[in-house]
Amino acid sequence: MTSPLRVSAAVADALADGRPVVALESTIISHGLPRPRNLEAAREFEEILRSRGVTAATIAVLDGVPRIGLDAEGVERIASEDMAKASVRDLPILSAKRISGATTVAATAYLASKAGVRVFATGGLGGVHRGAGQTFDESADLSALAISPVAVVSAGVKSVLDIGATLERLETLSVPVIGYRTTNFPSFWLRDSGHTIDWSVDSAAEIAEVMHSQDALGHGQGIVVANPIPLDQQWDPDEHDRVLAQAFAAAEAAGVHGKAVTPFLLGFIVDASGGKSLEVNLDIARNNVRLAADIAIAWSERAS
Ligand code: PSU
Ligand code: MN
Repeated sequence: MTSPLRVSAAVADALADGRPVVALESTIISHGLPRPRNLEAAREFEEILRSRGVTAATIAVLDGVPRIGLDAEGVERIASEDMAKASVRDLPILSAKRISGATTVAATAYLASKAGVRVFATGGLGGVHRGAGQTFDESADLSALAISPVAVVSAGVKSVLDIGATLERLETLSVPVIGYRTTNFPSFWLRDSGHTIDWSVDSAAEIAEVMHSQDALGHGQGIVVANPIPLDQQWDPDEHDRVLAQAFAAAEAAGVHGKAVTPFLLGFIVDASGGKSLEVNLDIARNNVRLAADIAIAWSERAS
C-alpha cells in the first residue's frame, strides 16, 4: 500500500539530506487566530524558519490528503477556508470523504512523526479542561504525544485549562516535560503557572540529546518542551485574570462544549482584551518557532 501522506518536495529533500525541518500546525491558523492576521502569521512562522536555514513543514489535510509541507496556495487555504478542526481520529474520515481539515497539535504531531519530522512548534498545547472530572474533556493532544516521537515546543498550556491535571496526565502517559531554562511550567500568556516541573535544560543541543536517548531506549513518546515567553512580553497578570474570568462566564452562558470550547474561549479572550492577548499570542508562537528551529538544527547535527 502506498503512503496516504503527501510530503512536499522541499520537506522530502531536507529529510533525505538530514537537514533541519520543523512542523507547524494549522488549527492555530484556522481556528486559533482571527483573519486576516492568521495568514500573515502562517507566512511569518515559515519565514522565521527559512531565515534560519530550516525547512517549514506546515501540516494540514487538503481535500482528504494529509499534507506535510504546504505551498503558498495551501497556506492561503488553511487561513481562508472554513475547515474542520481535525484531531487524530478525524484523519481517516477526512480522507474517505476527501475533505479538508486544519490539524490540531495531536494530528500534527502524529502526521509529523509518520513523515519523520521530529521537531514541532506551536503556541499552546491542549490539555485537561477544567471540570474534566465531570465532562471527561481532555485534549487528544496528550494521548497523541504518547504515541508520536516529536519534540513539541509550546509555552505550556493556557490557564483556561486545568494545568495541574494536564501535568499529571502527561506523567501517566510517560511523556517527558522539560522546561527550557526554567522549572516553572508556563501558562502560555504568563511565564509561571505556579506549577513546577522536575527537569529543565539550558540549550537546544541538550534537548536533541534527550531525543537521542529516548530513541536509544526504544521509547515512542514525544517530548513537551515548555518555553516561557520573555518577561517583558508577557500579558499583564491582572488583566489576564480578569479577562479569563469573563471568558469562562461567557462560555458557560453560551453552553459551549466539546471541541468548540477552545476556539470559543480564545476568540472571546482576543475580543475582551482589545487584541492584547493576540499580540502576546503571536510573540509566544514566534518565540517557540525560533527555539524549535534551534532544536531541529541541533538534532540534524546530532544525527549526522
Ligand atoms: N491552545 C492554544 N491555541 C490553539 C489551540 C490550543 O493556545 O489554537 C488549538 C491547538 O490546535 C490544540 C487544540 O491542539 O486547540 C486543542 O483543542 P482540543 O482542546 O479540542 O483538543
Ligand atoms: Mn476536547
